[in-house]
Amino acid sequence: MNGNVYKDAKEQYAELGVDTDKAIAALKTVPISLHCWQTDDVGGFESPDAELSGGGIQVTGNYPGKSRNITEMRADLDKVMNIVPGNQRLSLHMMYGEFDGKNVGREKIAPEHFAGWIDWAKERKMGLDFNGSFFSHPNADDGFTLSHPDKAIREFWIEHGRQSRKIAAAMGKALGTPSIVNTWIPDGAKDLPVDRLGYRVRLRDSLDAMMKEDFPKSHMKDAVETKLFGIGSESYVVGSHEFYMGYAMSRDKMICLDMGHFHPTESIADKLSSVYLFFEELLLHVSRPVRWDSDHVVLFNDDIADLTRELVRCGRIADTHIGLDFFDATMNRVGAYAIGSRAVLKGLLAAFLEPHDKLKTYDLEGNAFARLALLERAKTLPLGAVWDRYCEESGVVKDAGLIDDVLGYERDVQSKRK
Ligand code: RNT
Ligand code: ZN
Repeated sequence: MNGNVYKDAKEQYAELGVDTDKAIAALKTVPISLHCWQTDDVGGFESPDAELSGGGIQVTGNYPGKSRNITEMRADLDKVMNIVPGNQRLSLHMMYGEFDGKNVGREKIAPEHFAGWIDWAKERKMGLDFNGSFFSHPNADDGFTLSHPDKAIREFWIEHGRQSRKIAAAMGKALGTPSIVNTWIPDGAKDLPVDRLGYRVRLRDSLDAMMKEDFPKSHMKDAVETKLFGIGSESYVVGSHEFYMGYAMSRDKMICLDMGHFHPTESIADKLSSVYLFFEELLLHVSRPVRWDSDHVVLFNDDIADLTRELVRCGRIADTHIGLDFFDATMNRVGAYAIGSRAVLKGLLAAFLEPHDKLKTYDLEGNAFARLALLERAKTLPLGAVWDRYCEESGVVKDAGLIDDVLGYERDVQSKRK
């Protein structure tokens, strides 16, 4: 890049008391956890005769080139890490173990099925996060898993959850960085349940049973993901926001806030300063809902800018686990990752570049006009020049080269998967 472009940007920010080099340095320390499931539309690699079923999650689109096995998935993830600056972790789902074509029951998936992933992550010096897969299975077809009225079905999923925590603990131990285990279940009802309480009592008790075993926090940490509604659970979600806030707080767990799991006009940015007061750590699922929990590719839009600003303003980035959660099968999937992860990083960079001290002074003085005027001014500062500089320093493609880069991979690799 023309050195003057960055120099000029640096000066413009300096006028407001912001050091762009420091902002870049701060950004470098924030890891993003890539969700493995955008590579294959949340399909997983269970054996062909495993009993798969459609319930719980929905992906639309059939763009060619999705990864069909773990080798292809790893190639795609390597490509993603090659075009996203900074450090990444990888968030795996239970259904992505190495099962060698065997039909391993969901309740029997064990650390050995992830030994290859642990080696893979070790080679790349990266951490792994984890998720039980409580969907796409006949035992989830009724729309209930851990809160199911049938004890046998609950027991099945409790066992699955226990195993997910064991696997995560093995990952964290081997890799020297705790694995965050996120528990999301689809449990809910399309129409009006009468015994709302009963399902929630069962969910509480199932979670207690599932999380009974203690692991060192240096190996694994639990998070529980709240939700308001879903397709097929429009009227009632057992694991609602209030349910999991109470559960997590009383059991010393994290909550997971997914950007698609609230009312469409509700912003999770505003929740952070409350949550951080009462929780030591937090897991985020960064997503983009379009009218519903549609998991569109994340963009650098107002929602992301608001969220990342709050993260930085609260000074709690180090306590926040930033995970991605979107899946779009209508476009190049590696490209989707690149756009989404780079959008989050851009948001963080913009937040680190905010003239925070000046804004806070206006805030405290009650100078609403000056506060707003400076916020407006900050919007047109040369963020792009600093972002380009960061990409350059990190040795990854700049936005200007992204399309050719991804389409090159599509031509050379993905288009051959027929
Ligand atoms: C679903 C939740 C959950 C899933 C992943 C695949 O509404 O957001 O996090 O997207 O576990
Ligand atoms: Zn989520």
